[in-house]
Amino acid sequence: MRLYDYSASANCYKARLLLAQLGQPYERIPIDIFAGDTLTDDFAAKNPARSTPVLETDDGRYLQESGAILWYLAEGSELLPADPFERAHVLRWLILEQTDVMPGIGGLRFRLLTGRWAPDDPAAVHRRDLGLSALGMLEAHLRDRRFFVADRYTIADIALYAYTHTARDAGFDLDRFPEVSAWLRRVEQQPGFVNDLEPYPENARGGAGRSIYD
Ligand SMILES: N[C@@H](CCC(=O)N[C@@H](CS)C(=O)NCC(=O)O)C(=O)O
Repeated sequence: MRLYDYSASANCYKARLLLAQLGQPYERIPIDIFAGDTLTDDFAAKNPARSTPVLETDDGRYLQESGAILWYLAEGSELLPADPFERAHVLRWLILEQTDVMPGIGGLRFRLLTGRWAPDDPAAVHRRDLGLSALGMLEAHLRDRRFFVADRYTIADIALYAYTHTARDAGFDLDRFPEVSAWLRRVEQQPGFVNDLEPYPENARGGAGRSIYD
């Protein structure tokens, strides 16, 4: 199994965290987004959306999208419930992570840390509102729960952890979200937890490299 992976991407980190917790061996293929690695025809053949992560199975098939990769890898394990209703709730959080958490926290963080936006830019303000509303939803859900689904750690927690734990970098005050903060600590206490998310390198700065963002 191979993971086409950008070390500073929290979408990729989701897959790395799950693979570590499953104890699944894999080959990590580093993709330097800002050196133009996703702009090649070869990469587009693996993922027409030109995004990482991409999983390659041992028999040479490709799976794109972090949520789909989590789902495929976790199938049959404790980290993806068997009950149809609980599975549907896992899917619910995987979708909300992509529509609200990733753009509202991750996309904002990326553009602030790499100098693409200033905190007061209208686009940044809009994303901050989205991120705050997402954090509010997570906080409310966690008020009487330890984890997001089925009262146990699942891939819903992995997907949501990936960008939520970086929220301070995007200027969010996590002290305003005590349930979310306590849940972040619970995730970090799970067996096999790793955090190998790298900081953005110099070539990620706006205009410094070549990617779909420039
Ligand atoms: N919906 C996708 C989003 C993936 C995504 O945005 N990946 C970014 C890194 S976080 C990427 O690879 N961008 C490609 C590029 O800039 O060329 C997923 O969840 O896998």
